[in-house]
Amino acid sequence: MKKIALLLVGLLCASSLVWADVYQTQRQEWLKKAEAATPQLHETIIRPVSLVKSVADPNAYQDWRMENIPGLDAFYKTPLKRGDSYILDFGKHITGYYTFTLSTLERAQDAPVRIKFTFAEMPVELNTPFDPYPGGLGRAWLQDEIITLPYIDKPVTIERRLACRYVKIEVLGDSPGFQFAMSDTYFTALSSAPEVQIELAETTPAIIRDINRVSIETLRECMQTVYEDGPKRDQRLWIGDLYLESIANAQSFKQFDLTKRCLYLLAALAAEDGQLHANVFEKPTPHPQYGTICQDYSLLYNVALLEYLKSTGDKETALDLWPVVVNQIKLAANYIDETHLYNPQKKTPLWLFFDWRAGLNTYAPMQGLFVFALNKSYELAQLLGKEDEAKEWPALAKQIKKAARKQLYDQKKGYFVSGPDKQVSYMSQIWMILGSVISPAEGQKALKQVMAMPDAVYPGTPYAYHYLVEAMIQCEMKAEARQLLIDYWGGMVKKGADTFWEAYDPKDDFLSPYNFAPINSYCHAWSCTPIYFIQRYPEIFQK
Ligand code: RAM
Repeated sequence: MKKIALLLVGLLCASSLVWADVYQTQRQEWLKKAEAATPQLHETIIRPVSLVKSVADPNAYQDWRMENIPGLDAFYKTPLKRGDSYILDFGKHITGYYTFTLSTLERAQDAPVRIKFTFAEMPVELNTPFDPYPGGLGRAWLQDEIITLPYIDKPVTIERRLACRYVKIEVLGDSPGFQFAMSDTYFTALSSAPEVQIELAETTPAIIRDINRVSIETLRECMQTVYEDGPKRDQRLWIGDLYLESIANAQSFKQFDLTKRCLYLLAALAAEDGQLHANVFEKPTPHPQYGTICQDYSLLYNVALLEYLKSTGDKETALDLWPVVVNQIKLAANYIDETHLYNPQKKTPLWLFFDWRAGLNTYAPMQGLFVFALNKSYELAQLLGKEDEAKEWPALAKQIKKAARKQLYDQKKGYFVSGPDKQVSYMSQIWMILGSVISPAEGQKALKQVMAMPDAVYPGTPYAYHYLVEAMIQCEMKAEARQLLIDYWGGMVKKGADTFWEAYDPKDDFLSPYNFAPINSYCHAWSCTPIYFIQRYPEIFQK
């Protein structure tokens, strides 16, 4: 009997060891610190600048463009009748709350009024039927709302926060007994980004100035009480987006409280074994998207913390969050097999993201990113005087590097291949360069060759293009990096972008990771990094 009791106690202890919450003593404190760093949201009232109409145009992006039409002043006094339809242009991308007032013009309201609003970042959202909905993400992200008002003559604010430039108004229900008009309509726009004046050298060409402006707008819109990925869709904090937004913020708005808040929030909401969740929500109370763990994102957290420390000197925060850094490395290292390759099958396979390009093999990119993260995390250890806790990392990085060169690098051809089918992709070269697995000269050779191969898997999002520009700079392809920024982000500007898009393939206007272009986010965090490049490398981009 005694033996059985002891065995049970033993088992319980063992299981509690396995399931112990590694941050148990810190979570609450981290959450409080995240709360305390919440930035204030600045409000701006924005009214429409014009009425517009959609024009089908095969030469326009996604086949539609907007054309101004006169009559905005008259619109505020024009009786609205069932079947009427108007599109208001607010002149810029807005994130915030929408308010409108319907006012009686003649006689008295004798029936409810019913109006449909569609809020659109892009013309495609106003010219594609939403139903039957073919998209891969929740239908209700699409911003259409039907409102029935028993009483008008007072302002109405739609409860849900919206993100758009255009508002389409369709009158679904009126009454022969009275007349009304929309006498006022505006957005209360929100952002936690302060006002800034970004100076560019006089020599900066017009297209780079435009890219810079659109980039700033993109980041401003995504800066709310966390770095959101997209103010229209997802509206949450993802680690990959945070990393890029925070380095762009460090070169522009310098709103470092927001970065601090996000770093704490992610830490406080990590899984019990210490691994970070790939994304977290603020509302109704802070919580992670349970079960969504992404290995590349977890490791990028370490780099985001390093960059935060470098730009702020806030050692206290970095030391506080240091255990999270150690755990991300430890947990990822469990996937390194006896041949020193990252082997997703070694434990429960985790999501390896890297890009929304269908079919991308992520093995080689992961190998490179792990070395990158190890190098950066070691740099952080040095800045914090924590080398003793990180003493194995340089050797581990060396082994992984060696294995990558031996097993994934085609010496003769001079580029990396990934996975059982030996896929040739931009991403594999990019991450091996960023991880310094190959020298700048070798990196140049690899990139140049792969970029000349018509079948190589190329990036599908500005997220992936960001790392391509960074890799080019690292291997002395400065002119190419500049040209890529001009061609890729400038391509979006030329196609009418007010803010940069989540997915963009110059060869495919309708590319959507979710099978439906209208559900794409057209103001997306990870696309905002031109501001980072332009400010950080003026000798390349401001000439
Ligand atoms: C998109 C999100 C976010 C990104 C993830 C992986 O759906 O909007 O930007 O981090 O994918």
